[in-house]
Amino acid sequence: MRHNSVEGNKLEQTYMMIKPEIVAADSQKIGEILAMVQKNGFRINNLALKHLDKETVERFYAVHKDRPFFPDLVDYIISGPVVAIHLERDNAIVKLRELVGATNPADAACGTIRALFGEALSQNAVHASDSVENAKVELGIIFG
Ligand code: FUP
Repeated sequence: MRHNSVEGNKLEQTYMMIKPEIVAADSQKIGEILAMVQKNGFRINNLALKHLDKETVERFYAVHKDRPFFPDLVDYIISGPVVAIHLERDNAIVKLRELVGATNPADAACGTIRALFGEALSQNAVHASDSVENAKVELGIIFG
């Protein structure tokens, strides 16, 4: 029998995205990031290399549409392919955000993905959904 949830440990879905500068730089980095994710107990439910279009990325980051950094953020995400990943594990949202680290790589805890691979606030290696609700919306936008 498959146990989908243990009390207090809810099986959750989340969306992770390896951003263009990592994909363009060196495929070994993609492998290292995926290994970290898998070692931390996440199951990969779907994975695809995708070159997203402007409209999709504007919808994806709609929450930031009035922020000054929005145009640069959209241009950056459409600048090359990303690795889009649908992940699952217990408490996936919090566990992935822990593994990914703070938004600004300079503030990210030692050993986190952003501390290891992030270049700057605007090029912080990966995206990770911040809630179950947003994960559902983001997975819908990216995977349909
Ligand atoms: P996070 O949830 O950690 O991905 O961070 P946010 O949703 O706050 O930001 C989304 C993306 O916008 C970040 F990954 C990086 C970018 N960003 C900037 O480029 N400048 C800022 O001042 C804030 C965020």
